[in-house]
Order: sequence, then C-alpha cells, then structure tokens
Amino acid sequence: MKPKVLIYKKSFPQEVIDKVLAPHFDVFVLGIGTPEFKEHLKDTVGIIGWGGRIDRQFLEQAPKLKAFSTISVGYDHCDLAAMNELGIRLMHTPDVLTEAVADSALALMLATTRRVVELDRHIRQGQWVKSVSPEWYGQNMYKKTLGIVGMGRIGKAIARRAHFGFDMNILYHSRTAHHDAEQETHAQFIGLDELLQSSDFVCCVLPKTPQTLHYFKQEHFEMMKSTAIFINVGRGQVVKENDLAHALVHKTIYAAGLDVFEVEPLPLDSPLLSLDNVVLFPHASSATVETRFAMDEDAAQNLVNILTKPNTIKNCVNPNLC
Ligand code: 8YV
Repeated sequence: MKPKVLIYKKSFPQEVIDKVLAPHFDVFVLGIGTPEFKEHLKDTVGIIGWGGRIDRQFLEQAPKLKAFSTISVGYDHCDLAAMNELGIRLMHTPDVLTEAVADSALALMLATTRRVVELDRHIRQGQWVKSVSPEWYGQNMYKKTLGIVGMGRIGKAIARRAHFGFDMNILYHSRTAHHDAEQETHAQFIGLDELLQSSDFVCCVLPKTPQTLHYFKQEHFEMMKSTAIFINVGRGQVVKENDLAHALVHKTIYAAGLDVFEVEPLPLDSPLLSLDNVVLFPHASSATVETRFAMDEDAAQNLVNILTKPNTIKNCVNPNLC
C-alpha cells in the first residue's frame, strides 16, 4: 500500500492523477464535507484542493498529514501558524496563473470603461433604437494612468499589458520598490494617496493578510477622481465593500470591475447587484481551461516534490519546515 493522498476538487483531471500522483500515492477524490473524506483524513499524508477553512480544527483531524497543496496562489484560507506548529508544509501555485489573472484585470478595465456589459443589457432590453448618444459614451483607456496596488508577479504582468498595449502611464504602490518593473514599464513608485489622486484606473492585486484587511475604504474612494475606475483581482476582504457600493451609488467614482468579494459567492442581496456601473466576475480570474489545468498539474507536482524529495523549497510557503 502506498501513502494516501486526498483531493477535494471534483473536476481534478484524471490524467494528472495517473501521470503525476498515482506512481507515488493511493489517491482519493472526495468532497471536503463528506463522512468518507473525514474518515480518510485520519491516515492521509497529503491533501490537494482549494477553498474551505483549513484551520487548526481541520488539521487536527489529520494526524499523519505532512503537506497541504493548495490549487491557488493565495493561501488566506489556510491557518499557516497552525501548519507551522503541526509541521505541515504548505505548497501553492504562484507562477502558472499570472498571465490569466492579468488578462482578467485588463478585461475588467475595458469592460468598465467602455461600459460593455451595461450596453449589452440595453440592446437586449430593446433600448437601441437610434445611433449612440452621449449618455452611452464610455471613456478611453489608451494613454490613461493606471495605479497598481500590490506589485508582485500579477501586478507586473498587468503593467506590461497596460504599458505595451495601451501606452498607459503606470504608477504603483507596494511594500518595496520593484526596479525591474520600473525599467520595463517605466512604472513609478509612489505613496498610496498620490496614486489614488492621480490614477484613472486603480487596480488592487493585494493578498488578504491581517495588514490588508479593509485596506480600501470610504476615505480612499473619496480621494479618487470622479472619472476613476476601481478594479479588484486580489482578495475581496481587502475592500470595505459597503463603502465601495456607496461610492458607486453616489458617483464618487465612475465604475468598478470586481473579481473578488467580501463574501463569496456574492449574496443575492448585495447592493452591487443593482448598480449599472459595476462589472462582476465570479472569482474567475484564473478560470481558463489552460490555466486551471496548469494549476492542477502544478499542485500535484508540488505535493510529489515536497513528499518525495528532501529540501524542496520551490512553491513552499513555509520553507522553514523543509
Ligand atoms: C483561486 C485565486 O484559487 O489563486 C488564487 O489565489 O484566487 C484563484 O485562482 C481559484 O479560483 C481556485 O482554484
């Protein structure tokens, strides 16, 4: 019998299981809340999946667990302190989704500034009865200023698209300066207030951490231009969503394009749902056929590496345990 690995993603590709995992492990694909999953937790050495709350209570049900491999770059659903204490290595997939998420940020920028979804709705409702008049005009994206908050891999990929594709002026705010982005896209490192006041698009790519919780609130939306557009492809809890909805209702800012929300799936009583100047995406920035396959494959390979090769640090969130 080989060591046991659990996967709690129903659509996980069988070919990845066969090729990457099966030579080393007995693999079980099960729903995370099911009694069978709970039973298998008792002797599993590795888990692959995304979502749920991977907290101390969950981890303590898996006394043999050596590694958890999340199918994501973000790991805010995992209790890292508990994992460190229990000696469980946490693996993630930071590289393979960068370009797909950057594409989504640009999609949300274009959709909001050119009002693509709103005008599509008008056509379907039979409101296109004469040539387009100024009430339906959008705003240019070409040569505008983009402020990126959180300049990691994804922020840099967004900057590249905006600079080379749309000749945009790039500003960024981050914990540290990124000279590579400054050289490549002429991005300028500035303070948050100045970024908010000067940008036509403000793009949030921040992860959720204790420091970024409700990072964007009313005072920040009030600093932005009334023509500015707010994009979020980071994490929903980084934004005080009620303050954002208030800013959109009162046209403090022009529009928002959101892939992530404080509560997901977005509750049906969210004020965002009744606003025309918001484009909503269901936490789907990495959701392309190619990227999701690459993430699944990466998560599987990460688990094999950490459990079979000593000193694996690539894609390990807590290399102190390797
Ligand atoms: C999700 C994401 O993980 O990688 C992240 O951090 O937010 C997304 O790519 C994905 O939806 C789940 O597989």
